[in-house]
Amino acid sequence: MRAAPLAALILGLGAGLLAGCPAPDPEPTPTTDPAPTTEPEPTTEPEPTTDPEPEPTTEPEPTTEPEPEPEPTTEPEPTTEPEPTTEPEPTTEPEPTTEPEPSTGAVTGGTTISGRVLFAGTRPKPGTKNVTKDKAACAHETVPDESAIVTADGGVANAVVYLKRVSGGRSFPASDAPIESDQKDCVFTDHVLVVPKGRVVRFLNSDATLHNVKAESLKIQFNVSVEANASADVDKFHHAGPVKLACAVHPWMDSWIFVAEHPYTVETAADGSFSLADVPPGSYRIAVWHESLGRVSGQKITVEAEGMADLDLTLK
Ligand SMILES: [Cu+2]
Repeated sequence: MRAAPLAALILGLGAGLLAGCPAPDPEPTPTTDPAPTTEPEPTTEPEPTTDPEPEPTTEPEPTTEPEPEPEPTTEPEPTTEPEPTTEPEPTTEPEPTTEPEPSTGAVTGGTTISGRVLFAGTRPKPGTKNVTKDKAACAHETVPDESAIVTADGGVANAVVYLKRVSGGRSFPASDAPIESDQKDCVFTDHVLVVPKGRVVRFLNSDATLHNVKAESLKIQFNVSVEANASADVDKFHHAGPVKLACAVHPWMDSWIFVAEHPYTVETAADGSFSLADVPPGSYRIAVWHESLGRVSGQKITVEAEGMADLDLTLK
């Protein structure tokens, strides 16, 4: 481990970063699992062999790393939700499967990467969606449109920031407890929810009316009813990346689950801020997913031991 107390942050403006218009993104389409050409390690088990101290800054950058990025171009915009039964789905599920699992155990000399996700374009106007049925149970005439929430100074809520190349570091704590997510007043209370890969999600219904949760992504499909004031467990989250959820009963209801390969995956706060703690020294690419405002497909970052790294990420 390294004693150098300073933290250095080197931003590389690599070819993949700031993928302004996502369409020309040179990433291979993830419809087939990208074969990790440079990282042959299996993704489904913790790597006990991986020393929590990965390669220092001399680590070569894989030039052909398959992109696990979600393809923003194919995702339907949820601002005006079409019929729930025919809802378009993100047709290309991102697969952050090229990342080796972080090993278990403590991180020595870890660094915290923090910053904000920003939107450089015109700030979207806060919108609402009409409640068109079950108004008594739903308790409102309209619900907020959460598909593009940007603060006055450009901070982006409901984005997910994650590292794409992780060697060592923390792993998710072992747990079989379901992660709960509620439907209340005819809104998914978690508009974006990060779920560790493999965990069960318990969909609650706090309303006095029937709800439903369905997903129709490439890798994850399910359709469950959630009775009034009851819950339903779903064990389908075994593929990393975003999954759009909808309620087949109420067409305005939608939300996202982002299935995370490792704990270096966080949702932004309401002001767009994020913090990734205990990142082992090394070189990474940091990515941002947002359902409608753009992506950061992989901005290079090198962190050294025991420090802080500040980094703002701008969606394009
Ligand atoms: Cu519903």
